[in-house]
Amino acid sequence: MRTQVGIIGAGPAGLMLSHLLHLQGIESIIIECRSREDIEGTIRAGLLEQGTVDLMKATGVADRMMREGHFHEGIELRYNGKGHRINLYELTGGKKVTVYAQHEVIKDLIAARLNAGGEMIFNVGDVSLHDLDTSAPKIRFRKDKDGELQEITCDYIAGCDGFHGPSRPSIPSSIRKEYQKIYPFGWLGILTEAPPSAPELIYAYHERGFALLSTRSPEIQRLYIQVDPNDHISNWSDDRIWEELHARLATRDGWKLIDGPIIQKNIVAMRSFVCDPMQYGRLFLAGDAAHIVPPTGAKGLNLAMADVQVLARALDAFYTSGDAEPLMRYSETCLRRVWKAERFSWYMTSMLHRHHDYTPFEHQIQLAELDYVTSSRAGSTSLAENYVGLPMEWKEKETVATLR
Ligand code: RFL
Ligand code: PHB
Repeated sequence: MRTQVGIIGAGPAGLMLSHLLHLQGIESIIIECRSREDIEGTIRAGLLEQGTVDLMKATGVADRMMREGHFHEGIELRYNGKGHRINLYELTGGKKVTVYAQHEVIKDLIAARLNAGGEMIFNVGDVSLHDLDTSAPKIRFRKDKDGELQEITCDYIAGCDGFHGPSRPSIPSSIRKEYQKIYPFGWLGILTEAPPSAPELIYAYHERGFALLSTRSPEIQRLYIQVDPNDHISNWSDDRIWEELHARLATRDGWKLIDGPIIQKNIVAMRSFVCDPMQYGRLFLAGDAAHIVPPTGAKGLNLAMADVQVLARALDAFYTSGDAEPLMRYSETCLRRVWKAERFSWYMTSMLHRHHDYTPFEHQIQLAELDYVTSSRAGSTSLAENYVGLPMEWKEKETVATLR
C-alpha cells in the first residue's frame, strides 16, 4: 500500500487530521488497533473550546454538535460552601465553551471520513514504524490483529496513537526530551441518569477533595471526584460516591444535587507530560502521543485538535508549493501552545485539589488563590482566557502583524 500521509490512531487527532487533509486534497490512510464500536463507545472528554467548535463548523462536521451540544457562557468555582461564577463570555469578548462528548465527535468524524471514501483500517495489530529518516517512511501492521504483515509506504507519518502508542518511542531516546509530573490523585468519573443539577459546570474545592459537576444531555450527567489514584473502583459503592459528591458540592444556600442511578464509573490517574521535539525525520506526533494534561483544565482533546491544524497547514504548504519550512517548525509551533496549556492545566489542578502533603499555610494560600481569581477582574479574566482556549499561533502572528 502507498499513501501520502499514514496516520496511526483514530482518536480525535488522527480522525481530524485525515478530515483536514482530505479537504486539502491530500490522501491518507488511518490504522487503528481497536474496533470502531470500541472507539465510538469509550467515554472520555466532554468540553470543547471555542476554537475546536469553530474548526468543526468550518470543516462541515458540526451539524449534530450544534443540535445536541450544550453551549455555556460561564463556569462556577465553588469553595467554602459558596459558588462564584466566572463569566467567560463577558471576560473573553464573546467566547463560549461547548459540552459535547468526545465519542460523539469521534462518531461524527468517522461518518465524515466514510462519506468521503476515506480509508480506515480498524483492529490492526503489531504496529511498527520504519525508515523515518528517509523520504519513504513505512508503517507495518497486521490486519485483524494477527493476520499477514502489511506495509504502507508514506511521504509522512502522523503519530496520533495516544500516550501508549508506538510512535513516540520510535523517536530515538537520544533526541527525545521528556518532561513529566505525576499527581498524587486521580479522578473517579461517573455517568448518571439524572437531570442537570446546574446550568453550568461546577468546579468545587473541598477539604474532602475536588469535585466536578458536568453534563452530557438533559437525561445524563457526568460527575467526577478526586480519589487516590491507586484506589480500586470496587471500593466505591454508588452510595459512597453520592455521599462524597453531596458533601463536596454542598452550599450554604440550599442548592440541591440531584442524584440518580450510576450507569458507568471508573478511575483515571493524572499526569502532565511533554515530549520535545514532537517530530523526527518524517514522523510527526500529535495529541496525547506527544503530551498529556490533567483533565482539570479540559485541554487534552482541544490540544490534539490544535496540533493537527498546524500539521495540516504545514503539509498543505509542502504539497502545494514545496515549502517545507512550516513542517520543519511544526514542533516549535505546537510546543508554544502546549506549554501554555500545560501551565494552565497544572494551575487549575493545583488550585482545586486537596493536597494531603500541604501545610496549613499552603492550604490558606490555596484559598487565597481561589478568592483572588473569583474576586479580581484581572484574575478571572486570565482564567477565562485560558479556559475558553488561547488563540492559535498563526492567528497570534496575524495579530502581531496587524499591530505593526
Ligand atoms: P486518543 O484519543 O488516545 O486516540 C489515540 C488512538 O490511537 C489508538 N492506538 C493505536 N492505533 C494503532 N496502533 C497502535 N499501536 C495504537 N495504539 C493506540 C488508540 O486506540 C486510540 O484510538 O488520543 P488523541 O487523538 O490525541 O486525543 C486525545 C484525547 O483523547 C484526550 O486528550 C482527552 O480525552 C483528554 N480529556 C479532555 N480533553 C478535553 O479537551 N476536554 C475535556 O473535557 C477532557 N476531559 C479527558 C477528559 C480525558 C479523560 N481521561 C479519560 C483521561 C476527561 C477524562 C476523564
Ligand atoms: C467532562 O464533561 O467530561 C469534563 C468537563 C470539564 C473538565 C473535564 C471533563 O475539566
